[in-house]
Amino acid sequence: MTRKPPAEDPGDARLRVGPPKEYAAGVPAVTSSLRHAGEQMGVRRSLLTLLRVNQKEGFDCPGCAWPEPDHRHRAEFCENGAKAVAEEATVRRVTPDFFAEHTLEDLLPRSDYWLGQQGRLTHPMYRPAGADRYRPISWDDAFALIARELAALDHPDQAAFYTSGRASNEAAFLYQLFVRGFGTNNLPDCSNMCHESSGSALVETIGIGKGSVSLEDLHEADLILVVGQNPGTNHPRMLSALEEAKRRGARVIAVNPLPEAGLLRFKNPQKPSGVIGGGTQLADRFLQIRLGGDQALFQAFNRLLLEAEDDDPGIVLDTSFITAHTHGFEEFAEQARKTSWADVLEATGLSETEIRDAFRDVLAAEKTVVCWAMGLTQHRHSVPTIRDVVNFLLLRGNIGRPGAGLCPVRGHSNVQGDRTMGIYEKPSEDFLDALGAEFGFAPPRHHGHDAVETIRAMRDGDVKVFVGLGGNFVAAAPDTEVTEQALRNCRLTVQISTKLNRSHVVTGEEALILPCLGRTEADLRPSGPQSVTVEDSMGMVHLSRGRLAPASGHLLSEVAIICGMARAALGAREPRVPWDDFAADYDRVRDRIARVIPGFEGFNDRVRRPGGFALPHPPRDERRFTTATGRANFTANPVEFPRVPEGRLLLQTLRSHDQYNTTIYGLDDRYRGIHQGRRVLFVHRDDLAARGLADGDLVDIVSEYEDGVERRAPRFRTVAFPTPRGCCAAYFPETNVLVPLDSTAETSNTPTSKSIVVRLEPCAGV
Ligand SMILES: Nc1nc2c(c(=O)[nH]1)N[C@H]1C(S)=C(S)[C@@H](COP(=O)(O)OP(=O)(O)OC[C@H]3O[C@@H](n4cnc5c(=O)[nH]c(N)nc54)[C@H](O)[C@@H]3O)O[C@H]1N2
Ligand SMILES: Nc1nc2c(c(=O)[nH]1)N[C@H]1C(S)=C(S)[C@@H](COP(=O)(O)OP(=O)(O)OC[C@H]3O[C@@H](n4cnc5c(=O)[nH]c(N)nc54)[C@H](O)[C@@H]3O)O[C@H]1N2
Ligand SMILES: [Mo]
Repeated sequence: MTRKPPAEDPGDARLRVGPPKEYAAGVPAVTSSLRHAGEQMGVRRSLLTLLRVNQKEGFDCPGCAWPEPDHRHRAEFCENGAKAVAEEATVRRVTPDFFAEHTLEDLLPRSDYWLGQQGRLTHPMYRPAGADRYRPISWDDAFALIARELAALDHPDQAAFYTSGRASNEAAFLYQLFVRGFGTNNLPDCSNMCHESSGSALVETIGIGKGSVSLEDLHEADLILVVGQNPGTNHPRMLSALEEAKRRGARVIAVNPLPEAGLLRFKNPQKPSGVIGGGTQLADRFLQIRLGGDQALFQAFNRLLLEAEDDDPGIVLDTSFITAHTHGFEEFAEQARKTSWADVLEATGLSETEIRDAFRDVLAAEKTVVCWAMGLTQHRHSVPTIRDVVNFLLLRGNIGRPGAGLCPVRGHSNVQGDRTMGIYEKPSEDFLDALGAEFGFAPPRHHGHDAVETIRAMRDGDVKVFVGLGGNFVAAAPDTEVTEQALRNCRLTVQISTKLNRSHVVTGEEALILPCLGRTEADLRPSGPQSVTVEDSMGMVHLSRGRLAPASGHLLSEVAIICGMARAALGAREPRVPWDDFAADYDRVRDRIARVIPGFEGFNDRVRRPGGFALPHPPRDERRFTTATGRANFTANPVEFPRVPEGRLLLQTLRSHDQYNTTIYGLDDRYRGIHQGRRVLFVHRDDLAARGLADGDLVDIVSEYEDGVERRAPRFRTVAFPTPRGCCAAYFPETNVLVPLDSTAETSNTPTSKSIVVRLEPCAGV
């Protein structure tokens, strides 16, 4: 299976490669964000919009899920938040004229960048079966069409309802209510491809799938490990928190195969010293680990902690915490003591001295936080890896006290909230009981499909209708060729979207585009202007209200679209839900959320308090663990790490500085020295040499998997880069064609986007 590079990819010819940067943010970040905003929005609109990002009266940044500090700066946004806002508030438009001019065949070879640059969708559009292009459709006809196709299915499980993590709490709650009212739990979401491994490991071990720290905890920590995360690009406001922690004396250890600029040095553009001076050195220590070596590293730390306790009984471990609050210590300790240094050194590629030196920081810290993101969650052994992170923190009671804890750093701005609202293919019995009681119906009990299972079901003809609430499923999902064919097998695909993307171009027999309002826009409903709510990465819930005039007079809010679909599809059937009332006034939705979901009591009142409110988190708040044992669970996990056959490399697929997942803002990756192109492969110079290659050569990347299928991504320019030997990196979504559908993490079923075995083939004739 091969995927051609897009015909008009403007990057290919102009690609320039320079040295990687040694610091993040600073003046270039300010100029980059203003230039980008100005291009998309014009100067006046840019200033009006950017000053409202993350303010108490403003809208929640549609960028990442990093929380807002209590004392907000006048400009509480970062370079990449500004780009996310500009992308949505752009003045460019994709109108019915655009669709009249462009056939689907014409749009198919375009790059994700080109598609996104066309602007905001303005009208509901319909592609009838067999037609070569979309044409306008009324909202009522669109809803009636969806209702008809859903009614024609043999079983509700033949439809799947995807959610990306930008949907508000209100939209998410109504969406899952509609879907369960219709009769299925087929609610795959972007989390399945993202932090699902974190959720799986944390629910088992601490009883709740969310991180246990607040922003204040981060500020107060003595030691912060930033593992498998690139905050300089993906969570730039986290750099301010690290800077604050450092100011108070914390040490920071970065664990990453790549020397990411944001981890090394940070120039805070919101402080004079950041604009003029040398900035803050963030990481005191950089452990340049091999891909997938983290479990072995934490096992080594755990063994060293146990040995240190043997030497100094009663000093190292928090035995009273272990006795009072945990389960399974003995079994875990027996296994941890057997950790083999040979395995650890092979898995991590680090020296024993490096690990023992880092361990001195671990031992010296009374309060430790571990932060992580996709570098830990997208491997085959991600769940056991995160379990060993939990073991590490439990040993010294680093959960449920100030300055310490678990910090999975979420991606999409409301991905955590969507799960809280019930977007989950494996809902708990308690949740279904409460939902059924509130709305007087019997929700389906059997579990539904996650993202990977949905693709298989569409491929095999078992799912025939696909609805996407936001996101870009075709481009975000693994195994592009398989996923595209799966979508094409559907009777109907429906995308609720703000911007044009690949999922509008690769469709089922019939297809609908339902254009919606974004976060930045005023949402006027019959009862007045509406706000929605979101939950950040640290469990804080707050209001978000857009002010800009909508991109088109034909847009509906996500809530209104869901209510329209639900009313048409469910009609007079149970559950009897007042969809029109909900669409008219979102307070009515919040009243119901308050009655169904624990922690939301008095929702409408509490969320109107400045700054919102914190959701309960039993381990953090009271060291209570609602696991099967009623305690925090130590676990004994055999060590695992990727073993790469001779002559092959391990590929991680990651984000450039100028993209938001499948949305490509621009063609630069400034911190890594890449300009005007995306088809690059970062490889160690010696790995290139060993293959008779040199920096700048063009190669095909070929993925080898046990299913025997060869997946090929052609024509990547090699870039000699300081990554560990045997490991390489390239951007997604271009490399998603290489990720085998069946290669997923144990337990969480997340695609292994950070460990794909590949070989390089020089391109012929160049
Ligand atoms: N501007 C911007 N912001 C974003 C996003 C975006 O695309 N653009 N996406 C959002 C979303 S949905 C998410 S989930 C987050 C993603 O945030 P990140 O997880 O930071 O995103 P990635 O680019 O996937 O980076 C993974 C990092 O982990 C490292 N890594 C890879 N494999 C390993 C490993 O095996 N071990 C270790 N220790 N490190 C490893 C990589 O070198 C890289 O630094 O960001 C969110 N914020
Ligand atoms: N190979 C590889 N694949 C990956 C990853 C990886 O690291 N490597 N990362 C994975 C991760 S962490 C994630 S989270 C997924 C992301 O997967 P998705 O969430 O599905 O993808 P996005 O690119 O974030 O979706 C962008 C689209 O969302 C729509 N949109 C934007 N804002 C709004 C809004 O307010 N409302 C609505 N209705 N639509 C909106 C726009 O039309 C835009 O084109 O990708 C995953 N895929
Ligand atoms: Mo994500």
